[in-house]
Amino acid sequence: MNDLFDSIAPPEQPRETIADGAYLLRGAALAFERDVLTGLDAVTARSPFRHMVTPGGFVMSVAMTNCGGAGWITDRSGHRYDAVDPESGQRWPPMPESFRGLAAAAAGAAGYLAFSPDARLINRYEPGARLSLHQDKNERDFERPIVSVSLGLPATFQFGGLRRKDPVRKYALRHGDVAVWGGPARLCYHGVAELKEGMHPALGGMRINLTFREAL
Ligand code: MD3
Ligand code: FE
Repeated sequence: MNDLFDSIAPPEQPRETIADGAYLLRGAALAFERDVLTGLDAVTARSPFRHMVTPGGFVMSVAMTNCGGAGWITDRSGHRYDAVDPESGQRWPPMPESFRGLAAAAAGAAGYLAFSPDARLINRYEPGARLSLHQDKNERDFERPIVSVSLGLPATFQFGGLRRKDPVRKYALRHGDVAVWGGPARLCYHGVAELKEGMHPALGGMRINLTFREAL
């Protein structure tokens, strides 16, 4: 665990502060790239990416899947966490071991101790896909952090304030970047701009984002 922690938060790679409670650890997932990609394949073999429908009836441009105990889903009746994948009728696939260490080390590096996520949503962006400005409010405790890992094509992340109309700052999120969002930043509006065409050596023409949450 010490080695893992050192590779996520080496003293020479200081964390970038985005807001009070929110930090960017550039390239922190690169050391785990191979294990994480292997884990991702195991998950999507059992619960493939799918385009879910919002309560308003729109098909999301971002395709999603989950692993572990609690999966985030949306459909015409609302969004919520559920232990069962509605497509397979089975529980979501187990979380790969490589995900667990990465998420805990990243949260620790940002100062959040004893992070034990039960929800891991996996988002897949293809060119043109976007996530409009929103707050994450389906979780129990809005102080606890969310850890996100960006893989594949770069994206423009939009980070606003506590009100929808607050000004938005933009950050490029690249392959291997890890971000931790907790404390006062946890309820800030955020989104992802339309993904641009491109080709990434490890993931091809897409971006994958893993989020780790303590949801229940
Ligand atoms: C800031 N995902 O799944 S991850 C989401 O890149 C989501 O797929 C984006 O927003 C993505 O809900 C952004 C970074 C992130 C996640 C949660 C946050 C940033 C956040 C919660 C509060 C503030
Ligand atoms: Fe979000």
